[in-house]
Amino acid sequence: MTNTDKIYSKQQNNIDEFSFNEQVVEVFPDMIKRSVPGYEKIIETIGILTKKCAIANSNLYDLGCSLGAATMAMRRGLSHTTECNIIAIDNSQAMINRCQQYLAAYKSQTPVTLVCDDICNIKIENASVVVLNFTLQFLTPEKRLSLLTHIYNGLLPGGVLVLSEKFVFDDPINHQLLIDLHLDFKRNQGYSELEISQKRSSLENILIADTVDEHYGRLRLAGFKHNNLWYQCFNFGSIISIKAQS
Ligand code: GEK
Repeated sequence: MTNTDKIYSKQQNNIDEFSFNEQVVEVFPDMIKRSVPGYEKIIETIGILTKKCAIANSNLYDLGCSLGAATMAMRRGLSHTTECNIIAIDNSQAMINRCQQYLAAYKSQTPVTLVCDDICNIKIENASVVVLNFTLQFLTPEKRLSLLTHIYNGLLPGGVLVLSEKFVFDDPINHQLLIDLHLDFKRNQGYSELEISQKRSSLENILIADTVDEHYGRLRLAGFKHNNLWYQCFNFGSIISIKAQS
């Protein structure tokens, strides 16, 4: 049973910058499902992709793991092998504490190392699957290329990166339509106009979205030659990038 997100349901005089604190942890599974169209499809696909792409004796990384939804999908995808390690990282101690409890509730042969740190400080090595599921957008833009380059260098040939993000669009007409469709999605999920507008203010300076082309350009600069948007719903989507075999 998860708690319903009511964080922005009452009028607030000052809206604090959004933070992944204990209050957010309490409602996070509900919040992310009702805010990110396609979230469950993307999580399910991370499991399927893991089954296909994980390489024996390699590491799998969940960068910005929150409560471990992608980690658990990867663990399910790895059920055929016990030879991989998952490293799940988040810089919110509140998220890591709750994630630890969630992971402990399900039996698995795959070891998971949970780390509370900035994903920019983590050494990526011997990796076959790296997941950045709605996390890169929270990094200041100048840190994004160096993280992707670090991921590219730490991936084994044939290894994959799953990069899911909120997008903006160059064409103002398309941009507005896709934003409006997302707002309708949130209304249909039961969020009020007040909740939608207060949440938007709280995220204004901390979630900086790029266009799909900006992502492709940055991924190429990082070294990835095979990049494809495999899923999109309104202004949210997910790219798979593959490190070439040679
Ligand atoms: C999921 N991937 O459920 N270092 C480490 N963690 C960070 C950093 C950073 N620099 N910046 C933000 N985070 C998850 C959902 S949520 C997306 C990811 C969202 C963490 C932050 O603490 C939060 O837990 C997560 O990235 C982003 O598949 O809420 O929209």
